[in-house]
Parts: sequence; C-alpha cells; structure tokens
Amino acid sequence: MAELRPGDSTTIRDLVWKAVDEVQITDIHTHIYPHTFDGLLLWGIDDLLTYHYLIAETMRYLEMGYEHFWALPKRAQAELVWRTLFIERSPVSEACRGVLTTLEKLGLDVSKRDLEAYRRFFAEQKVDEYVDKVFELSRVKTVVMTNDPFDDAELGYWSKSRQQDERFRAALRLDALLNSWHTAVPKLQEWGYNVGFDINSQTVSEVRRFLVEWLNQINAVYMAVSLPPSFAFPEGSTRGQLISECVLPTARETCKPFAMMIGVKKLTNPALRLAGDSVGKANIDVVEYLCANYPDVKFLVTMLSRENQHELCVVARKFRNLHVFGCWWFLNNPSLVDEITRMRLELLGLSMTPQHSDARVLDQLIYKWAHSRRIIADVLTDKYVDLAATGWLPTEQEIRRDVAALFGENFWRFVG
Ligand code: HDL
Ligand code: ZN
Repeated sequence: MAELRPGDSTTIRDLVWKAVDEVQITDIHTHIYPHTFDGLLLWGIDDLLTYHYLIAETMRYLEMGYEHFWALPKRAQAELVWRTLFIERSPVSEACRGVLTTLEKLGLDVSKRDLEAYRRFFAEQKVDEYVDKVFELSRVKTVVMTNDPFDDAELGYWSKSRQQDERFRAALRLDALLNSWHTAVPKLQEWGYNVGFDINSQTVSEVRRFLVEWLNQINAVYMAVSLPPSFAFPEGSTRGQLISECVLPTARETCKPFAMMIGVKKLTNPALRLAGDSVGKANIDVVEYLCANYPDVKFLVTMLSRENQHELCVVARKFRNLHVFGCWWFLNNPSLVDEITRMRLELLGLSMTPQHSDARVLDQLIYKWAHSRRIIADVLTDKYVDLAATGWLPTEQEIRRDVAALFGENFWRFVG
C-alpha cells in the first residue's frame, strides 16, 4: 500500500490512474443488448461508422439528399462516412476519434487507414466471444440497457424468454407511454390493459398494473424517460397526469428510481431521423419541485444542456433523493466532461455518478470509457493533490474506495 507524502502529486496521479484504469464499471445508461436479442445488438466497423453522431457530422459536408443517404445500404453509408470524415479531412471530432480509439484498443493498425482490413477483422469475430472481448477491453462489468416495450422489435424478445446474460440489466423506458400516449393506448389495449385515452381511475390503475408487471417481467433497475426542455410538472397534460397518478406512485411502491433525462428537443431536423434531435435549457424548478414534493421517490437525473449543469448540482445538494448522473449525449465531449465533473466533485463530493456511455454500438464501450476514464482520472488527481496540499494524504485504499463508488457503487447504493 503506497503511502503518500505532501506534494507527492506524481504518486497520487499514478494511484488514481491505476484505480480508475482497473475499476470494473457499471454503465448505468446504454442502448446495447445481448446478442440473443434477435438482431438488436449493433457491433463492428460498419455499425460504428453509421452511428448517428457520425451521420449528422457527415451530412454537413454532403449535397446529397437525406433520403438518398438513408436509401444506401449500410456498407455504402459507412464508406461515405469513412471517406468524408476520415480520409477527405482529419477525424478530429469526438465521435470520429472514438472509432479510432476502438480500433486501436482492438489491436488494429489505425495508421494503415484500411477499412477493408478492419472489416475482415470483424468478419472473423464470433459474436458471443466478441461481446466477452469488448467487456474485457472496456472493463465494464454491467450495462443497463434501454428497454422499450412499445418497440415491436424488442417486444418479441421479451415475450419469448427472459434475459439471461447477467452483464445486461434492464431499464423500463417510458417515452412512448409518457410522450406519445395516443400511440401507447392501442398497444396497451392489445396487451390486455383496459385503458382509454382519458386518464380516469380505471386507466390509472391499468397503467400502474402495466408498469409493475413490466418492471417485474424485465427485472428493471429503474424507469426512465427522456423529456423536452419545456417539461413542466405539475401539469394538467396527459404526461403530467400519467407521471403523478401512475409513475410516481409506482416508483414509491416498488422503490425503483424514476430516471428523467431532460432537455432533448426531438427531431429538430426530422430528415436526420435518430440524428435529428437537438438540445434546449430546461427549467430546473421542475426537478426541485419533484424532489421536494416526493421525498420518498428516488430520482436519477441527467440534463442535456450545459447551462443546466450548475443548477442541477445545487438542487442535488438540497435533496438526497436526487442522484445526478452522466455527461449526456452532446455533453459527452472531453472539454465538457472535464468541466462538469470538476463542478460536481466541488459541489457534490463523491455523491454522484459522473458518467455513463450511452453506447448504441457494443464496441463503443471501449472508446467511450477509455476517453471518460482519462478525463475523470485527471480531475480526481487534481482534487486529491489539492487535499494533499493541506496535509490530508489519501491512501491507495481510500482512492480505490472512492473510484469504485463513482463508477458504479454509488448507483447500486442509490438504487438499493
Ligand atoms: O434518449 C436517449 O436515451 C438518448 O441517449 C438518445 O438515445 C440519443 O439518440 C443518444 O444516443 N444519445 O447518446
Ligand atoms: Zn440514451
């Protein structure tokens, strides 16, 4: 056990980097699935290159119509992304860099810039062994999925069997229920829930039955929803009624957290499809109101706007039933992860979960965590060096304890 001396920043840096490098992570929000999920698992170079972040960046350089791009086969889309963002100009964006970090960590020679060679490597992989390889390389122990019963592709899986791979835990995603009730009602009725479009007492009890049954069916860790910048609560809207009459009572009854991902403006450019969403500053009063008026409900919250981050930290200082997590989506860039993690450690200490990957393609676990570990380790080192300067010398064991908390144990403790 290395002992530290005042001002011993090199040793602190080494100890922090080692602890962060070795910690087995719980990734609390992703969009990846076990390979048994009937084709929902995305992996390999062509899925990496057609990640919606890269499609948005590619289309900025092309005259081609969006529909023309979408009509291309995936390999052709991938080749267009590769040529546009990697060959015709340097791949300096975070999403481009991520593809190269992933290839490099897999042992491929990125200097050759040989897309066909990379394709041959992935073609040789057996998917179940490759899933193991990615979890080993990224040192991720557990991922929480995004599970949407209203997604026909996924529903089929759950009706056939229960999820067996313990590395993949479920989260019940409620965007369809809460944000497009008109499409949810016919499906709920089809599944035998006696709901109507009016949020009357029967519909309320049937929606609560749906929530409890699905939380059990998929053994969900939490319920989640993404919400617009305009999200208001309390609110007489259908969403406001469903949250107050159904979701919050179910969260209380089951002790499952309600995860609110606030600030996404859906389909600002519809032609970009999944890549078409944007961001807006939300009203922090809503988070304050919910935490204050529902003290026995646990809220996981991440916000998409950089401008919401400081006030979110302040609200978390007021309410212990609020657990702040992640540098979500447009915030998952080195400059902002650094800024936000620093702010959170300074305001919240270790009582938060600094990052999730949001990976949509399995192999992204490798780069998203390689990049985030580096930044979080840097920020943590600065904080411990500040401590050491006072004469308070953290031991290696204490650093490992703190790192384990940030990369999963805080989350599991909060979830209970
Ligand atoms: O709503 C969400 O869970 C977001 O993460 C979206 O899936 C978004 O498209 C995304 O992949 N962000 O990283
Ligand atoms: Zn997501």
